[in-house]
Amino acid sequence: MPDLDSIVAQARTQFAAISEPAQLEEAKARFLGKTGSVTSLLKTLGGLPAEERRVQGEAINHAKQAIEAALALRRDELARARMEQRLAAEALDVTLPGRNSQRGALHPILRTQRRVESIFRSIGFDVAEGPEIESDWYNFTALNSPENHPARSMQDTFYVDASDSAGKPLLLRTHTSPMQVRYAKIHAAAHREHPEMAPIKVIAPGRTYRVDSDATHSPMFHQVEGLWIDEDISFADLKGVFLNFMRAFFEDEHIVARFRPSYFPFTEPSAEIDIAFSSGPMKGRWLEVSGSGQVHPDVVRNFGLDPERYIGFAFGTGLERLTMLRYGIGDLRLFFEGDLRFLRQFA
Ligand code: 2NL
Repeated sequence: MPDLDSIVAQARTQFAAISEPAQLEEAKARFLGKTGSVTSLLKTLGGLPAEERRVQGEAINHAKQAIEAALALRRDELARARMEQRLAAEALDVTLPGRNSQRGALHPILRTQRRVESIFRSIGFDVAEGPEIESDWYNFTALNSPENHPARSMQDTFYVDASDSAGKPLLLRTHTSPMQVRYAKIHAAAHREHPEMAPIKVIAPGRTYRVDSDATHSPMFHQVEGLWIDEDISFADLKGVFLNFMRAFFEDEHIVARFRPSYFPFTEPSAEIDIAFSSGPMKGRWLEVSGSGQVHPDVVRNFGLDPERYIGFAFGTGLERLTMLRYGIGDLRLFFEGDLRFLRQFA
């Protein structure tokens, strides 16, 4: 009879040396498998006398239980070691302070634009946005600009290295009026089909470009233009709409406005609009904020409407100027430098 104690000791030593679960199962088979050493011993019992079989059987069973216990222990140890390894490898330091997500914000000029849009929507104006690269016709001709007007020169306008269908060079729009012309043509046509539709009541906000760069001029700037055309729209409507706009925009119910005669090729008569605040540091000072006028009959005709029947007003205002007045900003260049110390104040 081989030494059961030494078989058990052998099993313990082998199990302890193993660190892979699969190998542990192979080692188990060497002792307890079909041809394992303990199993072979059990098979020899049959040839023994009854009393000896009982004694030997009990001893072998004890050895078998000891090996099974050692096996279970090693399985547990390996499983725990594996778990500890994973926990260490995948550890999260839950005490680390969180990383704040950086929240973006609208540029102050775009905030102004959105504010203006919502004010005009509230009184029934549509909002039209469109191309910044324009044709000569939409930017100048349709708006009654004379062929030799200085604004059309290479010195005043950015031209693009491409031409329109008439062979004229494309350009960066110098105002948002061309978008209003586009809108007016479409809506005039719709109005002819459906006369119950209001002809044209729209604002056009967005980027505009001029060859101009100094402390008070940027080559790219923003404008909002307004246009209201129907059978009976007068300067009184212009005054009412514009005052409502200014009072809503600056949250000052007591703003006053004055109209000074002026000239634009696309309006006749034309006026500069000045406003004055009723309180605050700017109280009582006249500030020029907009150009305006009654839309020139030739321009109304270019919309596709009969100027004998349709009449209305237009105005154009700089969004930079409105923003500077609203927030008390002293230098136009702050808008275009991208300095976060400035921009964060509007977040
Ligand atoms: C200015 C002058 C103005 C307009 C813009 C306009 C647009 C159409 C037809 C007629 Cl589609 N007029 N826009 C009219 C008068 C003045 O802006 O100096 N703005 C800052």
